[in-house]
Parts: sequence; structure tokens; C-alpha cells
Amino acid sequence: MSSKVGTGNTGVNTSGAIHTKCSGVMRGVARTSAAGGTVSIRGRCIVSGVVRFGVSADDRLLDRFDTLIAEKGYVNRSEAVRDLMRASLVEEQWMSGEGEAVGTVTLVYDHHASDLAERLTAQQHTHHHEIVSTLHVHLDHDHCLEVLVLRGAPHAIGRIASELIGTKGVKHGKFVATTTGQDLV
Ligand code: NI
Repeated sequence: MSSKVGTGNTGVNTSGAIHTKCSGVMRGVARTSAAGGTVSIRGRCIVSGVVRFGVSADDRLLDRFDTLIAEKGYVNRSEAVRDLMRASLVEEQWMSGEGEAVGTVTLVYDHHASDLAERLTAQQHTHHHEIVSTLHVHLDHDHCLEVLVLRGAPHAIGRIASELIGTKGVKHGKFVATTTGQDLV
């Protein structure tokens, strides 16, 4: 175990130390006061691969967050925060344009509208490498709902989604960018 003790703005390297509250292993730096007392810990307590960490927040912000996640059906804050983390990581992957991504396109259209159904089918055949599955539901006498699953480079998937949604005659379209899940825990 390495140990570097300091005061003021310096810190104590806590790596490898045992956290007294939960017997987990500490990773990170404990800030110390000028008198040598610990005033805050910017570290992690790791128990069986799960890290516990503290978050400071304005109480009004936390109240609103708790109300929101309760309405969404979360059983605790931890799962809600984990989902926010994952959403940020997925968004970052899409912004970087790197790796393989997955997305879904939902389309609602009137299949009587000119040759729309044929044009949409032709577009999907053109991109058959990226469009890996299609669900078609006949909503009523006129309207069709299609949900397409796309897989490939983020920029390619995004472009195909925009093309499909922007097709003249499509009444509503929605693209949802998600992930293969391989880089998330
Ligand atoms: Ni149909």
C-alpha cells in the first residue's frame, strides 16, 4: 500500500486502505485540514467491485430529483444515477462517432399516400446492412407503424434515420439512439 501524508491542499493517498465504515477498499485521495484532520474524501469505497461515493447537492434540487425518479418508478436513487451515467456515456459515444452503435426508428405513415410504402421499402433495401430488423403493424385501414432496428457506425445510422423520417408522407418519425451495451456495466 502506498501512503503519502500531507496537509492543507495536499492529500493522503488512500489507495489500498481499508474504509472503516464498511470495510471496503479505498481508492482515491483524502483531503486533510491544516491541522491534519480529514475534512473530505475524494475517493471511492470499493466492495466486491461496487463503488460507494458521496454526492453533494442543494436540498431543493435533491427533492425535485427524488420526486421525479419516484414518478418514473425508480426504487432508489442509485439506480436513477446509474441510468444517468449510462445515458451520458451513450451520448458521448454518439457524439464521438466511434464504435458500433444501435438505434431504432419509428415511423407512422399512410400507406395510401402516393408510392410512399414502396419508397420506404426501397430505402430499407438500400441500407440492408444497417437495418437488421423491421416490425410492421397495420394500425388501421390507412395507417402503418414501422419500427426499424439499425446497427452500425453512429454517423451512418443517424443519416439513414434522418433520411427515413424525412421521407415525404411520413406523418411522424422518431429516432432513438442507443448502444450495443458492450462498453456499459
Ligand atoms: Ni401496414
